[in-house]
Formats: sequence, structure tokens, C-alpha cells
Amino acid sequence: MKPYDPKKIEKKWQATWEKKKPFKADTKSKKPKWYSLVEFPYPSGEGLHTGHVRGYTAMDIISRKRRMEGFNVLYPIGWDAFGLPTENYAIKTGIQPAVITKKNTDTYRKQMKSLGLSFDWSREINTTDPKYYKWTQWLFLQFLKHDLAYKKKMNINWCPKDKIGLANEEVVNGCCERCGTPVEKREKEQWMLAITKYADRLDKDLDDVDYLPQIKLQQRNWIGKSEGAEIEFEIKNNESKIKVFTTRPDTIFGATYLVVSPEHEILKNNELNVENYNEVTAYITEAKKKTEIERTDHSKEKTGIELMGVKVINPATHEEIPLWVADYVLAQYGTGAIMAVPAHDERDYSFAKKYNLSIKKVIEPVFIQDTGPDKIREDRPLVEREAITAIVKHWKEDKYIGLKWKKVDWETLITGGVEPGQTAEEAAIAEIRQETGYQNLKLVKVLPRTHAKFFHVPKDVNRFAHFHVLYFELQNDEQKDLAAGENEIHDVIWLTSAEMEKFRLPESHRYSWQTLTNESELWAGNGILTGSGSLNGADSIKVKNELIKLVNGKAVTTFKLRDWVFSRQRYWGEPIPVIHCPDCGVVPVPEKDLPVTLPKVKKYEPTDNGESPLADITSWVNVKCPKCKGKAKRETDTMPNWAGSSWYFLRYTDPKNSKAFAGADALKYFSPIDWYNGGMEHTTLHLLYSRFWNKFLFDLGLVPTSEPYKKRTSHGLILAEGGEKMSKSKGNVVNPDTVVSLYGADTLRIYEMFMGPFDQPVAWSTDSIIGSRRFIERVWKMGHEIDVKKKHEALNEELEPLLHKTIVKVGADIETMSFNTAISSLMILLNEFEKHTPSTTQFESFLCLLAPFAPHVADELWLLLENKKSVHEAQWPVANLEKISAEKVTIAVQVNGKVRTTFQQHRDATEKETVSRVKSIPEIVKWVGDNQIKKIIFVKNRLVNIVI
Ligand code: ANZ
Ligand code: ZN
Repeated sequence: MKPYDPKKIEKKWQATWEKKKPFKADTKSKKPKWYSLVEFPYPSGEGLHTGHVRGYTAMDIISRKRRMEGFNVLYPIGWDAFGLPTENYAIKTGIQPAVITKKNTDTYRKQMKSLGLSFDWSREINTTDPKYYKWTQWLFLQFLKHDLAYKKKMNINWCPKDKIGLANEEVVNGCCERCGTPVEKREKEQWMLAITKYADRLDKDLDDVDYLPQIKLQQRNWIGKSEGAEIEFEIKNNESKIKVFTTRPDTIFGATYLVVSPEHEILKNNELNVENYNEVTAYITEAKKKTEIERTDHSKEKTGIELMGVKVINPATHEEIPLWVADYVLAQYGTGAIMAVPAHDERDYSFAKKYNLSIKKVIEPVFIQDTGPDKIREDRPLVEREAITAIVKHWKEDKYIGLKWKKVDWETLITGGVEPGQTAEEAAIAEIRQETGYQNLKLVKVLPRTHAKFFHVPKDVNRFAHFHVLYFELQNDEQKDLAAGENEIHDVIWLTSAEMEKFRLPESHRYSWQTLTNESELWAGNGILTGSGSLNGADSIKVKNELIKLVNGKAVTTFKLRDWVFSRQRYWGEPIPVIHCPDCGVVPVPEKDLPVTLPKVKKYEPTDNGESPLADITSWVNVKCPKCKGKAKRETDTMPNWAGSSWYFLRYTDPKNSKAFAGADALKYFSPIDWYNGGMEHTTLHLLYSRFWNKFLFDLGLVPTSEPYKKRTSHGLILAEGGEKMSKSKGNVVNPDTVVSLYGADTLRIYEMFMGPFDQPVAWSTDSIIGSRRFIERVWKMGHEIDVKKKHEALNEELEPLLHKTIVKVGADIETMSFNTAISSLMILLNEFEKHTPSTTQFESFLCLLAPFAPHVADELWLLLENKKSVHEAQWPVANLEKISAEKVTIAVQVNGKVRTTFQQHRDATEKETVSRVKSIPEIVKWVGDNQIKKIIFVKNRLVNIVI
């Protein structure tokens, strides 16, 4: 046997694949298609990293399995090559970005090939290739034509170090995502893409795709759909009105002040006659310096200032309320003004507390029990009832009564119904006397009402209780005997405040206790209206529309999503294909003149006034207007690096097309992408942007599906040994090339798939790599021990159940990306093979299962077994389920819980079958004797217990 030499084997197979192109996707195939996609990398100077390997190998495994299952698989790759690091390197070295990119992509390609990834290299694309970005520019012109691209003066985020405008998402904690410099604001004309026009569909259509739940949530949070109302508030002695956006019109009776953002129009109105004008102006100036993050940070204390002398009218109560300006209200969201409801909104509450503004409760909480024995039961009627909750204090000590129920697992305050004709106070006193025997009670405080829906266990109905909450202090210890039976219902317990905190009160009682101790003035949930005129008693969820009507408001839906800032004042991006003509305005570059290619320049630095370096190349900038042929100038802004990746998946279907971004037939055949895997860091923006472009093209009839990706998953980060993030500065980056040359690509692939759950972050471990290598070496050895001549020999029946179980397991695990458990079941199977020699065919099945994970060694051994075609052309093994159930398990037989014997039986035998067999075992017949069998306990695949 030759020793396992991955260098030789891997080079050999990679050369074969290079020559024979077995992974080329066919456009005219009769087979069903499968489209696997991974995020194409940005070819940086550092080369491929271990994280890339994780994602690409995973999709490679899925793609290889699909081919073996008979699909025509498209698994393409390319380069997302515009971007800042290349440009910054060009600035430093003077080397052209295109030259740098070429060098980097050559490295990446070589590295990828050395991993044995089954990409269809004939479809390689590069976003910086003029033949590619011609179509990125063409697509931009479609947005322009349909009024979805427009220019706007914007307060943009400006990085003073990189001299670049940043999109909101490129600002992290107020700093530039790339260099960490604090971001400033600058006003600049920018090209925008109107992604907000698609906000609703981008949200709604998530219902129809198969994305990991956290990915859907991230998308939804970023879109930030919010249904509410716009309501106008009049200003006293002034013509103007202030429009607020609220999601809680049901709380309007509790709006005790109004707040506008420092940028709000109304503040420019001179007729307001603000008495403290100077202070207000000073506040506004300060506020505008803060970043959005600072302004909305929950942990920071909120600031604001009242506009003295100005009053607005609450349209529901018609009361005059004060007007404030505060920077926790953002200009760009809703209408930039809010009605503050401090009793029911956390931010308003802390603001009102700080500035001593009035707090008016208008929602009484409703608590719905959804766990425990008193969880609401769908099958029972709901009975409403007036009720009381009473808190009773000890006559001398600082203690309070709690009830511990005896027949149900309840701990409560004193509670009971209100009979017709009774006042709440009378009902409470009667209840306290009946349940505790204490007589002399003084009502000290009426607390806010609460409501609760729960299952009343003793009464067997769902109760909707409307509680009056009363606080009493006992005057003395006079106590009468309880009526017969009362004692059996519950124990009366005296609890200190600290003990009450730990008492397992139902939520509504807990809330009442907190209102007494004053911790719970704020209720941000839904409930029942109070202090709201004719609407008192209504359900806050149901009453919204009625209230909107009452105050002449308008139901609206708003989104957090903003339009996309689509221009950069940099060199290394797609030139935005428009021409500015003094007479004709913005003129799109005619299609026949596309692409507008990047001119060669000597200096790549942005200009000091913030314009792109292109602005200095007069020979490129000065052009004739395509419309009037007069003197005109090119747009010098370029597109952001998100542009090329917003449609690259479409280009792969038809990458060489020079007449269209992709041909209709190719798009129709390959769409949609069946499975898209990528990094967690791209699940918000890139995913949203590309979904938006795809939807737009769908609306134009240019792509066949409204959603580009059927399924989206993400892999966890690979951390450095010890659990830190890999980084160049820490010197802890693992280079995949080193691992490949030391252990081989198959080992690296197996290791990265085995290292931990695929969607979780995992730390690198050099020790464990050796384990993966050993596994392959054992496979290698076995492959050489198998006798080819025995090919038609009978199967080793002993191995059949485990083999077929492994076929099922590996197949299922690949589908759920549980690669680590797939590999461990291959390891278990190999162990058994080593103990009980498999037949050639059985080992061949094993090789098929291994092939997607370790494609080189699998192919080499497959060849050794005198197969004509490659293992990758073999059929994916199909499990024979009967063989699995033929597997034997050991059943313990007990009599009265003591094991008396065991026997072997095939797995998953039924209870009937097993018990009848047990009853015929002579030993057991003896043990049972004449005794009557009371019960037989059966645990599938484990035991039978005969109770006599
Ligand atoms: C009154 C109210 C009462 C509110 C209440 C909430 C609870 P989401 O859900 O995130 O969309 N709001 C509106 N515009 C704002 C702005 N420009 N800056 C800061 N806050 C703003 O948030 C909507 C709620 O956030 C709105 O509903 C408004 O406060 C506030 F018990 O109105 B609400
Ligand atoms: Zn013109």
C-alpha cells in the first residue's frame, strides 16, 4: 500500500476536473436544475481565509450531493471587486486598482481550485470588468427611467479620514465602519435609490421564503414596518398645526405633552412667540451635533426644553398641553413629532419624571395567563366578572397577607367576586373576613384597576376578571373562626415585602403589588381604556380606528427603512452613467455608449472638496450632451460597492451575454436560486438590496420570480485558536494554504465541516485537524484492504443495518447543514467496517457518502476499485429502510421491576409482537406462575415489565 499522499492525489484530480469540466452547468439540460449560491468574495490582498472555506465547502457538499442525485447543478463563483481596500492600496502604491484586482483574483482562484471546490469556472464573473459593469450601469438607467433613482441634497455621514460619504449602515457606533474615525455630517447632492417604494413588499414577501428565522427577523427589523396613525394637534393662537405619528392612538387621552425633534419645521416659525427663544436655540444647536445613535441610546438620560408660552390642544380631551423640543425624537422618522403618553411609553415616562410633567393613566392592563394550571383553555367558555384584589397589611408589623392554595398550585393575594349591589369596598371586606377571619379593616388606598383572563381551576371556566384593587390596613388582631371548609381551601400567610417579591403571584396581582410599592406606574402593554370619555371600558386593540376617526386622524404605515444613498465620491466604482447638461439637465448616457469605462488616472485620492478623483480628469469629464450636442459634463460620482452584488446572481445564468444582463431563457431555466449561503454579516443589507433589485426587475418583466432566493442560510464565524476574532494585527490568522500544504484539502474540508455546528461560531483548533487527517488515513487503508475481486461477493449482512442507517443520516444531515454529525456517523460506520470487513459494494456506498466531503480521496479510492466513471458521477446511495428495521436490539424483561432475562429482537417491533414473545419465554412463565398479571409496561426497543 502506498502511503496517503494528498499532495499528489489532489493535484491529479484537480487537473482532471480542470480538463474534463464535470462541474459545468448545462443550460439546455433535460435534468431538473439546481442553483447553489455562495456570496462571491471581495478579493482582498490577504487572500482567502478560513471563513470563506467554511461557507464554500458547505455549499460544495450540497452541490455535489445534488449532482449525484441527478440534478443539473449551477454552482458559480466570481469577484465582487470594487471597493475601498483596493483603492486605498492604489493610493499608497500608485499601482492601478485594476492591476491589483487581477493579481488578487488570480490568488483567490488558485486557492479555491486547491480546495477542490466544484465551481463552474466557465461562468466566472468580475464586477469590475467593463463587460459586467456595463449592465450594472444599464440597470441603474432603468431605475432612473422609472423615477426610482433621483438626486437629493442630503445630510450625509462623512468620514473625514477616508474622505467618503457613508451609508447609514456603514456607520457603527457613530464611527466609520472601516477606519473607526468619528463620523461628521456634511450636506451634499447624492444619488438615491428609492428602496422605500418597495418596503412593504420586502417585508411581506418574507412570508414566502425559507430563510433562517433570525435572518427574516433581521430583514424585518431593518425595514421596520410600523402601523399607526397621523394625528394633528392645533397650536393655541396660531394657524399652524403639528402632525404626530403614533402607534398607539388608543392612548391619546393620556397625551399630556407634545414633543418635536430639533430639526422640526415648526421651530422656524417666528409667530410662535417662544418666551425662552435663546435657550431653545442653544438646545437645538447642541442637539444637532449628536449622532442618531447617541440620541436614541436608551441608557443615556434624555434631554429637552419646553417652548415657554406655547400651548397645543389635545384633540381628544381639548385640554391645553405644553410643547417641548427633545432630541430623542428623530427628524427622519414618522413626522418628526410625537404625542407623549408618559403613563404608557417608557421614553416619555422617564422624560416626564425628569421634568415633572403630568402622567395620566388611560390604559388598565389586561393580563392573559398563558402558562401553568390556570392557562386559558380554548375549550371552555369565558365568563366575565367584576372582582376585587385586596392587599392587607398587618396591624403592627410590616407584613402583608398572601394566600397559599391547597388544592391548586396557586399563590395569590386576597381575591373574590363582587356581588350585585355590593360596592368594591364591601366586597373586599366580606372576602377578607371570610377568607382570613380578620375583622377590623381600614381602606387606605384605591389602586389602579387591573383585568385578567385565566382559567379558574376550581370553577372550571375561563374567567375574565375586572379587578378593583384595594389596599387595607388591619386595625387590630381581632379574628373570628372561619366557616367550616374555608381552612381546606388555603393557608393565610404573613409575608414581608421581600417575601412577597418571591411569592409566586399571578401577573395581575404582581402588578397591583408593584403599584402599591410604586414601582409600576408605567404600563406599555395593551388593556382596557379608562379616563377616555365615552370609550372607557373598550379594548385598546379594538378601539384604535374609532379613536383615529374621533380626532380626524389618518391611519398610516411607516417604515424605518430609508432610501439608499447610491453615490460615492471615489474612483474605484462603477461610474454613474449620466451627463449633466446646462440646458437639458440630467441626461442618461445612451445605451449604445455603455459602458462608461473608468479612465486611467495618476492619482486616486479623492479631491479635497470631496469630489471624486474623476472630477479632475477634464478629458473624461467634458463631453457633448447626447440630446442637444452642447457642452456638458459627466457625472463623476461612482456607485457604492453594493451595486455589483445586487444582481450578480442573475448574471451567472448567462455570464457572456453581450445583448442583455442575462437572456430570458437562461433566467427562466435557473431561477430562482434554490439555496443561498453566506455570512451572517450580509443578511441585512446585501440581502435587502439584492431582493429590491430583483423585485424591480420582476416588475419590468425582466426576471421570472419576485424573490431571488428560495432559501437562505448563514454560517458561523471561525475564530482564532482560543476564541478571539482572527485579525491581521493580532497575528492569529490561519491561512488555508498552510493547512492544505500540511494536511491536504480533503482534511481541511472535513475539519471545517466537523469543527462544530455550522451556524455557530467556532474556534480553530490545530489538534483537531490531526483527527480529521487520521480519519482519512484510515479510509485510505481500508480502501486498499478491500479486495476488488470480491466485488460480486455477498454483502456482509451484519453491517447492513448500520450502513443503511448511515445513508439516511448523512443524507438528512447534509440537508439541515448538520455536517458535523454527518461526519461523525461516517466515522462510526468506518469503525464497524474495521471490525467486520465490508464487501466491496458496501465500501463503495461509504465512498459515495464521503465524496461530497472529501472529493479527492473518494475519487482515488473509487478508481482503485476498478470503477470506470468518477465517484462524482455515481448515484447518491438510497437507503433500504427494511434493512434498518432488521437491526437487532436487546430487550430487558422485568417482573415487578426486576430484570429476569433479556432477548434480541429486531428494532421497532410493536408492543403486541414483543409482549406475545415475552409471554412465551419459559423463564418468565415460571416467574409469573399463577399470579394474575396486573399491568404490562412496554418501552419500545428497551424493556417489558410485567407487574403481578
Ligand atoms: C404615542 C405613544 C403612546 C407611543 C404609547 C408609543 C406608546 P415604532 O413602534 O418603533 O414605530 N415616535 C414616533 N415618531 C417618532 C420619532 N420621530 N422619534 C422618536 N419616537 C417617535 O414607534 C412608534 C412610536 O414611537 C410612536 O407611538 C411614538 O410614540 C414614537 F403608549 O405615540 B407613540
Ligand atoms: Zn443638452
